[in-house]
Amino acid sequence: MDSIIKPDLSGFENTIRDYVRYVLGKPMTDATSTDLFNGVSSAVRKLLMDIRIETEQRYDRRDVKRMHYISMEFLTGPLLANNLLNMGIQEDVRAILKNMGLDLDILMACEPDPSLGNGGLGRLAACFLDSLASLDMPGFGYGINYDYGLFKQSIMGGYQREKPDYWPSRSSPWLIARSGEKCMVPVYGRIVDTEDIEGGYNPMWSEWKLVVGRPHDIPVVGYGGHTANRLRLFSAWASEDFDIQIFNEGDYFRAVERKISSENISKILYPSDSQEAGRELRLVQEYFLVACAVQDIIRIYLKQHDDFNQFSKKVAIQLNDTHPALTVAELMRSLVDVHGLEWDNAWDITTQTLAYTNHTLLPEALEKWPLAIVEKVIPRHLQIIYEINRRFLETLTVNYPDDPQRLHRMSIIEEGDEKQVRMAHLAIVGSHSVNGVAKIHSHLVKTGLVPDFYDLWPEKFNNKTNGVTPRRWLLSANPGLARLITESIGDKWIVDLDTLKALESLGRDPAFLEKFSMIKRENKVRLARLIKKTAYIDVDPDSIFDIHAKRIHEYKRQFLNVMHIIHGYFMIQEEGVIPTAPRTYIFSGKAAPGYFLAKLLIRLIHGVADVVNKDPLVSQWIKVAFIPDYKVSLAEIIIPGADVSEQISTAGMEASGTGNMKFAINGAVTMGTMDGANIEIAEAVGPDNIYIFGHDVEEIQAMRGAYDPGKILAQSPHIQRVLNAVNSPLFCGWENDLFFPLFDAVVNHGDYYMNLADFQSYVDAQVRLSGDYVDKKKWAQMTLLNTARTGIFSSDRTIREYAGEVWGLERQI
Ligand code: 26W
Repeated sequence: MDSIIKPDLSGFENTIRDYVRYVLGKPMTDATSTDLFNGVSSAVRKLLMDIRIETEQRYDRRDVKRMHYISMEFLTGPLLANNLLNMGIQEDVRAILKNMGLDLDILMACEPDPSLGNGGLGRLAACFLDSLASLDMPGFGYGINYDYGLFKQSIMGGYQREKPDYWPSRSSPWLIARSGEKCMVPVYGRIVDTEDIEGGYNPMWSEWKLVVGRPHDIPVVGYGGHTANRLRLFSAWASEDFDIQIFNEGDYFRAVERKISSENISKILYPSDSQEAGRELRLVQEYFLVACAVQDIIRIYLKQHDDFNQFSKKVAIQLNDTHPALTVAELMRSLVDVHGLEWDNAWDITTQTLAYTNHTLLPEALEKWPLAIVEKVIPRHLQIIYEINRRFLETLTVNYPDDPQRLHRMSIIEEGDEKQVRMAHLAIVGSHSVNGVAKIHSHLVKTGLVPDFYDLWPEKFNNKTNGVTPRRWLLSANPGLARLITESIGDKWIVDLDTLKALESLGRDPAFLEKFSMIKRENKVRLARLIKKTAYIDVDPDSIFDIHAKRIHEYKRQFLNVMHIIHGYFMIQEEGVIPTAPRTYIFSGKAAPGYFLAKLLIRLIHGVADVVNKDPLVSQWIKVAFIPDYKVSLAEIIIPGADVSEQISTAGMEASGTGNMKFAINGAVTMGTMDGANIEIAEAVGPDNIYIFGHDVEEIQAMRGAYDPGKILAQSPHIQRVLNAVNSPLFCGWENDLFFPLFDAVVNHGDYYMNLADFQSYVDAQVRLSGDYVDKKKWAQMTLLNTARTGIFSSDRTIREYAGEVWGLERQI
């Protein structure tokens, strides 16, 4: 890594003062903290722009290959701290502000979280952008500039309430409107069959409405300050002369209504990360993003080329799940209809350019769009999809002449009562690379999800285990630990996380271990303050901080965790069995607004917390807290304060997980199943430094079908006691039978997520953990080894793999 280039800060203070005076029109004395946050950010943005412009000139001069990451979600979190750290000027700016009588930390706390994502998939995209810029690679993001990000969660009477989260993007200091580079997107309308001069078929897409995509750029500066790429987010607008017809007819209101309806496209992020909404507006959003991105990518390419011969050598496009899978059809449409290429040539270019990442195996999350909706929204694309499918099925008949069943299974169009487009098939057929996000997940993609495609094109399939950026998740979120590491082994880890290995030998140095543990304690104190402020609960930083923070979903098994808490409650209450160490169970996470059982689970956590925390005996040993409104800025406080990281999904269901990596890097010990990247974490840290329990993927698969939770229930008085309590008035307050549906799902509906099958093994592992925790030295060594051995989970490693094996992307230093 080349040394950090520090920008010139001589005009920094004046820029802040000018901003307050000339942009806000206030004397400095009247400026609020938010005003000053904006002032500082605009001074930082000035520095970013210099780097950004230089970077772009460098790329242009070299005519580099660029990678475009298309994603419906980018969960960046606050940007000021990250930008300052990456440019290496956080301490200088802190000093400048101090001189002005200002406190950087107070100003940073004013920055809202841009919540333009649901969870893992969106946060991964943000980590990738940080790594691309830090590796000085030309990688860019394309997304939607939603007015409303993911809802804000509050808790009332133990229930989740959702409030809209208006993201004031217009006033965000990081977002730069680029009105000069807008994209025109046709949508709706119909196909008129006409002939060209030679009598060939020449379909005309007519009567479409025109939507305008207005780009807004967020500069993404890499660590070291050499390179700034950008994340380009599109807002939807009605074109000025949109429906001029209706205006001319004198129907002013109808015209304005239409205008509003097209501007709805970028209004709101869909709040489910596991259930396809199947709504027309969602399809329009996906198409809108894809159409804007493809147009923009082609425009940039054509600045330096006059034909498409070099296209796939200069452009790589990564599809973040199937949400942008329409890129396959849109790129074909653009090349064939707009730029006049022959189909075969266009198809080669398309498949050589596109690559697809799968992020989930859950059947309910796999996108399928009814033909009727597709035809209504994008009639020309449906034709193109038919043609792609026709040719694809033709090649299949050659490969598998006597296997019509296989053709049915593989077709992009699903037959049935309601015909549907299978978006995963479209993405696979249109891409040269298909990857999963952890070893086991990639294996399951090949063997379980789309084995027919693997059989046909084994070479397309590969694995890219996820990673997280060490700049945000260690350097920024855990300044105490970052400082200790740098003092001990130097600062190379910031760009080469594998060097954390050098910490291993320090595990034999008691003084070092003591410092390491002290930092964890300070982070726990910081987290305890957050819990007090947001959940109004006093917790003891000397208890085990056992944390389950992620979206609430049955497969992530927060229910299993709650069962264990209830079990612990009864062991103390009824059997006088006191745990080896006091524990604080901390939950945080949002449930999709329409996901009844997930919301009920939040209510159950609060019901159990009420009983446990108020019990004079039990509360000395167990506390339960739910931190509302989980988001990036809270994760930055929660994760460094963890002793234990709960990663307890039913094996085979969590594609990878990335929270698991953040916790481990910050020295938490994982309590986990053999699922997703947990398997690779176990491999990295070694079996003595992780608690693995439960059935693995093969065992779960073998059990399915014959699994009978009733049998386990009948044999376990402990499970009976726990489930009876769930179904009793104990945790319900005055609401009778409140938790019956949770009980019912497990006891009477087959326990699809196999909570009971893993319960005993979970309890046993938790008992072992408590025993180890009280051995202070042993525990400190375990946590140190978690930090020291998880360097491979840096997203820099992931990006290097994609760059080398999928994108053909090079460093441009
Ligand atoms: C509304 C439909 C929908 C369906 C699926 C929206 C979003 C999704 C995502 C694919 C869900 C998701 O975020 N998957 C997570 O991706 C992470 C990054 O690869 C993984 O670490 C998680 O295991 C996976 O659940």
